[in-house]
Amino acid sequence: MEALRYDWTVEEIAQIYELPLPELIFRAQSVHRRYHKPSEVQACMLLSIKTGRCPEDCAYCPQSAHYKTAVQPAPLLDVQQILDAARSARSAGATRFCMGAAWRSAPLGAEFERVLEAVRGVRELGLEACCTLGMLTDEQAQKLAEAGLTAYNHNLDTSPEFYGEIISTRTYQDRLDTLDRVRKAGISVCCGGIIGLGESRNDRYSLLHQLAIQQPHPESVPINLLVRVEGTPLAKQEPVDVFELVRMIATARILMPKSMVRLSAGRLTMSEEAQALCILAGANSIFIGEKLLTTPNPSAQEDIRFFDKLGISFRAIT
Ligand code: SAM
Ligand code: DTB
Ligand code: SF4
Repeated sequence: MEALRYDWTVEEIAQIYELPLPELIFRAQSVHRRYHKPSEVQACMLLSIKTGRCPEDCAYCPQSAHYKTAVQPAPLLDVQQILDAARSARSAGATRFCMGAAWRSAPLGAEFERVLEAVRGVRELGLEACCTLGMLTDEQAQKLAEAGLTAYNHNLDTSPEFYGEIISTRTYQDRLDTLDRVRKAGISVCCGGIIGLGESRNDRYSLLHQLAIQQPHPESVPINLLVRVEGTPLAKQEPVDVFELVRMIATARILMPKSMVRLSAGRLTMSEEAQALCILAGANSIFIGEKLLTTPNPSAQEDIRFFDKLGISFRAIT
């Protein structure tokens, strides 16, 4: 088996991304089959455990306090509420439960202890536990690791060059620093981005480059298609051609062969054919359930029917 590479150049990435589609898909499939089961995807379920009033100004996000959106703010949920949702995620076929909080940085004290208890509870249910709580200190990363957290989600979102157009309240380096802390604590890294923000193809290559030069590669790479939300600065953003998403996924698969590549936000506006192409391009995970964090997602029944048609099963709890 070829060794994983961490020295990809932006030029090489551009060449892969721009391959004729049949060639790109063939290469992505060949890599995919070496490391993953082509007839299986992992289902994950999200829960917003603290919603809205976020001090950051991410231009895509309905939870930012800077924009007036229909999101109903809600304080941190109780552990029991979180674990009830985790149990229904498990019954729906999810093997990973992702808890998202609209914080700039994870808090200290009682609220953080509550998150730790929720993480322990989710692990006891036999699920992988993922959190996305904003920036972390070394101590917080250590405590999350001790609670059994499987993965921490912290996206780079876009290229370093385009970042300032989307977020002004933190830097790319802040993101990289938290990712380092997560890795140092021994937690697996979930890190990806969004397309459709108005970025160029060069920005997409540059984001992929930032991900693919990390050593080790992020174990999990979510690729989100912007969900345009009324009230955010990107509400009227021109929708991106879905083949860009397919190319993005296929390139991520080729660059980071062992990682889980997750077809994340944005499925609701995609045809079944487009979603199937994303799977062919090497995506091996989706979010299930009617809601992502605050925006809608296909229903469990729709997804069951869809994956049944494709002959693809959800990975079982091992
Ligand atoms: N506040 C934490 C943070 O930013 O890391 C965690 C929650 S935040 C909502 C998690 C990720 O969701 C973001 O990094 C972004 O990639 C994605 N996201 C947020 N709003 C989105 C949207 N409208 N469309 C697609 N992805 C979105
Ligand atoms: C990720 O990359 N996508 C998920 C998860 N990580 C936390 C979040 C998508 C959020 C979409 C907008 C919303 O529902 O609020
Ligand atoms: Fe806050 Fe995260 Fe939304 Fe940015 S993406 S506004 S940090 S919740």
